[in-house]
Amino acid sequence: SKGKIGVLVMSYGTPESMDDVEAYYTHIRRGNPPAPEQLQELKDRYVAIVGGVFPLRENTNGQVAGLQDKLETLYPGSYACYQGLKHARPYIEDGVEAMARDGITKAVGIVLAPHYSVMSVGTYIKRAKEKAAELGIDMDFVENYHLHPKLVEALRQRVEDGLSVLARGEAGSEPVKVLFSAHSLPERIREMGDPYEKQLLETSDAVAKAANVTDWQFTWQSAGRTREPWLGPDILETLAELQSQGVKAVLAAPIGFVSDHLEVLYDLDIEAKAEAAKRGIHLERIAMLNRDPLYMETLAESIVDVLAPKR
Ligand code: FEC
Repeated sequence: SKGKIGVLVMSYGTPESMDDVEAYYTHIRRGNPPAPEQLQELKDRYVAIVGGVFPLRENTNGQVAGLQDKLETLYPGSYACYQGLKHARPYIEDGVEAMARDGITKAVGIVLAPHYSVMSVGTYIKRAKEKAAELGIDMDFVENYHLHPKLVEALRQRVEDGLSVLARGEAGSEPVKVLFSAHSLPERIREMGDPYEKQLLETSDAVAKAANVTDWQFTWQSAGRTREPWLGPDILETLAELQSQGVKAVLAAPIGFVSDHLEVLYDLDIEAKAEAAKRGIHLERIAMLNRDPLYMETLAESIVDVLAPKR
């Protein structure tokens, strides 16, 4: 890889096995082990999701390989991708070390999450930056790509597909409410002037316009179980509100995520779907991006753009 530009592809990370769930959960909780019943509850959620346990690992592997292929096609021999995970092996620091071992001296970091928050993407970047400085790698970062035209186009296609699935279903003649969503964060990001909410609304608005959707709103999901207040309303509360408005059909569009994983396959497909059914609402979800070529191009072009002024 000598002479190549390193690309550190960062993602959330997921356990490697059921035995690994405790260490993973402890890492997310910044070193505080979960109570036995919390641990059991998380394991139960992994068992309940469709598509086998820990789909995020395979999906992240696929996205890293897909990005490598795309960069290789566009710029043969120029880029080498490395994986760095926030809460599981290979950790972000492991990825930077692997680049250093291969003789990489110049690199770019990108996170598999389109929107910037100091509490999400910001913490990935901080860790990578520190390790890169320690190992003498000159590293730049893509901070967000939430309005990249190819990302918006990939999401538009999925919203239109989701609307046709609903139209063919039992609530086919009902007007559809599109619910864009993303992972909640503690409310204190507001005092920090964080761009997360604004960027999420910008993506929602751009996708809605592209898909000719006028009846939409944004809602949060998957808030953490901590004592401090998290951004709301949560999708479960939003569904209750929509029932009172007489809404019968909802398309969930989790635009803050790019992969099939627990927060989509459990929080939306199991929990939100059951809540909707209880309230007489038919809920469908848009397909996730995973290895979509338009998403791979979004990542590749964002990486090249960040290097452009220096070339
Ligand atoms: O499929 C999988 O194995 C992983 C699914 C998963 C994704 C994900 C994305 C984000 N999180 C973000 C922030 C937080 C904060 C806390 C927190 C807690 C959890 C727990 C699990 C979990 N998260 Fe996560 N998150 C995923 C999984 N997350 C499991 C622990 C149990 C629970 O609360 O449900 C709270 C930490 C604390 O206790 O202090 C904060 C953000 C994202 C989206 C951006 C990104 O991908 O980085 C932000 C996927």
